[in-house]
Amino acid sequence: MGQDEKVIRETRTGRVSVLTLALPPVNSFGPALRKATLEALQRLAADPDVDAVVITGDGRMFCGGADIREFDTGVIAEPGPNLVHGYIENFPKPVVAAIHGYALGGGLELALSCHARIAAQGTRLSLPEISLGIIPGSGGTQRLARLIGIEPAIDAMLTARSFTPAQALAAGLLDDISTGDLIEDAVRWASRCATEPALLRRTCAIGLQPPAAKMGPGSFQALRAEVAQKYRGYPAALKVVDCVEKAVISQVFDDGLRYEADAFRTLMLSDESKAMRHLFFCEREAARPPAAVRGPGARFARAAVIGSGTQSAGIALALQRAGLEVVHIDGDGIGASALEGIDIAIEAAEASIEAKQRLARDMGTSCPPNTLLATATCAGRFDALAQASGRPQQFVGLQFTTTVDSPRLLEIGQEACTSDESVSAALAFGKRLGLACAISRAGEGLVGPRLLEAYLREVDRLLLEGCTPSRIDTALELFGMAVGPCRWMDLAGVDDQAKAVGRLLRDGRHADDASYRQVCQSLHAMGRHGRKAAAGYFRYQDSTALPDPIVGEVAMQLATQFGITRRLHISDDEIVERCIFSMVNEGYALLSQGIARQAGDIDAICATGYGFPRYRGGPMHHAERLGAQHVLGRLQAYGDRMPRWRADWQAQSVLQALA
Ligand code: T1G
Repeated sequence: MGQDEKVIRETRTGRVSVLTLALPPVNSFGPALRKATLEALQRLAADPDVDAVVITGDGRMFCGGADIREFDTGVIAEPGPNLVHGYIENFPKPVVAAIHGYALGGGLELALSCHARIAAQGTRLSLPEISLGIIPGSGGTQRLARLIGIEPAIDAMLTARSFTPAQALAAGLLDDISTGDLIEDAVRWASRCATEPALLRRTCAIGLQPPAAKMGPGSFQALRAEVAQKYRGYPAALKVVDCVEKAVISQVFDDGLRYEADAFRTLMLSDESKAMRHLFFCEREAARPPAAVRGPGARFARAAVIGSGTQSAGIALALQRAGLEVVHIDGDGIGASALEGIDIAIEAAEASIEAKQRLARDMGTSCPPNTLLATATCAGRFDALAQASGRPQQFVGLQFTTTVDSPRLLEIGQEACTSDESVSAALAFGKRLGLACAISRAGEGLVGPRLLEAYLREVDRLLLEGCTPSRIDTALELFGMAVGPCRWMDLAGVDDQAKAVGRLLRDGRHADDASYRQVCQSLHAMGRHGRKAAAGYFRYQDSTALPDPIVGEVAMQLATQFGITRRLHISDDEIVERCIFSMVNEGYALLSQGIARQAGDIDAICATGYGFPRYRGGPMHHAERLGAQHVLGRLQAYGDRMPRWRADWQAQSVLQALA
């Protein structure tokens, strides 16, 4: 048995050969699997005992796409996917794809090159390449458009739409849905195709259907303008439109295929795609359970949220939305009966540390033995609470971001006392809520909040020096931040921001800077709590943010009070550099303090939880791309230019070592 047979298995059912892709964990269609598939098919083409072929996948899915790691080599090894797909499409015998689990990217492209596609219930079919900064590079743009139509294909590739079997059948992507044994159904289809060639469909030969006719050059131009605006920073989106336009204009399949392959190669080598591929793997690394406890996670059906205030209400709402049964206890003193059958108990009280310790003690005494205990208010340092609970090994920190009632990321804090089992259980809890997760070691605050604080500190200083909230937000949104910081604070609540600053100052942080985030504190003191109060860094008409000169006046008075020089012109570059490099330098501090386990975790947290542009890969990846020497130079320049804040521009040892 040669090497190849190991990644592909062949079985026979009558005169039908079943080829099973067997390359765990996702049957990624990399060089080895492409080669094995081609060689197996070349054998079967000449085999007189075989009338048809079924291609399927082993394990959880059909195929999770091309091997993303192959792109980092910058070369697609031979046989390339287009060669294999072309061989299948022109194969002398019917080839049927039997799809289960997932058919994604190159996996769906493989299926599109087959003569028929059958899927099991529960399958998901998608061309998600745009989320990696690339396009379908092995026929997807050309074949999908022929199968489901021009506009639906463009939409599916721009939105990484995930088709259910029913949707795929209705769209023309599938030929049938298996309700029984998928392989048996596929073998039956293949046998029928062998005797009824009319059932066979060579996708490349399918004409681009009307409404292709109306999609003239003019409307592609209009679409391009729309896409350029909507997907700013993501060059792959325009390439999707270009490739489909090429298909429409040339009507020659191979022309379109070549055009697509060139576009794919350009994007594969682009910084944007490298950044997004970096994030793909970082997000998985950040949520990797501690080695000792891999395996099925704990189950979470019933949760208790303890404490009153916006945060606990937001968390309770998020858990209810995820379908958990929630007991919301908003007073002191927890009765054991209230905590019966609780899988997780989360302290989220706006109270003194002493009151929180009492709550933790009650949680420890009243919760069932296997309950996961957590704090959502001191996720960055919670040893005192863990010890007070009497079950320190079962205590974790949970940081929900961005807006608490619709979080996207759960950052899990692990104290020295927290067991790996509890961290693994917290990961399972995050997955249960449908959140991306990241593990950090507790210390002086968790990764997300520390990065955010450094970023917002710089925003406050820029306001003191004369920048307006509009200018700051516009500069950072042009850089790619999902929402400008001032509008973000207005959404999240200036009051919550000011309370967070208050906690830091009470803990003795930033004692050397009397002006520390004074604009935020002053707006709070004026009752400008943000959008919910129709005024914060902006004033709000309905939900539209409008500039408000009052903010500038407040900043000017504070600048006078604290002796801060106002500047007439601060460039967009400086605004972006100061805010982003503050994050970067804080990132290096978190690495050197061991709070962040690796730079990739910081990137994953920032991109998933704080709206950092994915096409820049996160602050640490961005800094790496700019070069440590360059970043070091900029930090020093800002420290020299702002001696009163030099300490915050002091480059971390990790960065100095890299430069
Ligand atoms: N290539 C390489 N490794 C992959 C991979 C891939 N396509 N997909 C997953 N992995 C690894 C992943 O890093 C992890 O590794 C393990 O498999 C399990 O993944 C030419 C250009 C399929 C829905 O975008 O969305 O085809 O951490 O933890 O939660 O046009 O993985 O264990 O070491 O995510 O069950 C297009 C990417 C590629 C799909 C399974 N395909 N994958 O989710 O497991 S580009 C995608 C996923 C392409 C062609 C183009 C998910 C999944 P490790 P996991 P999961």
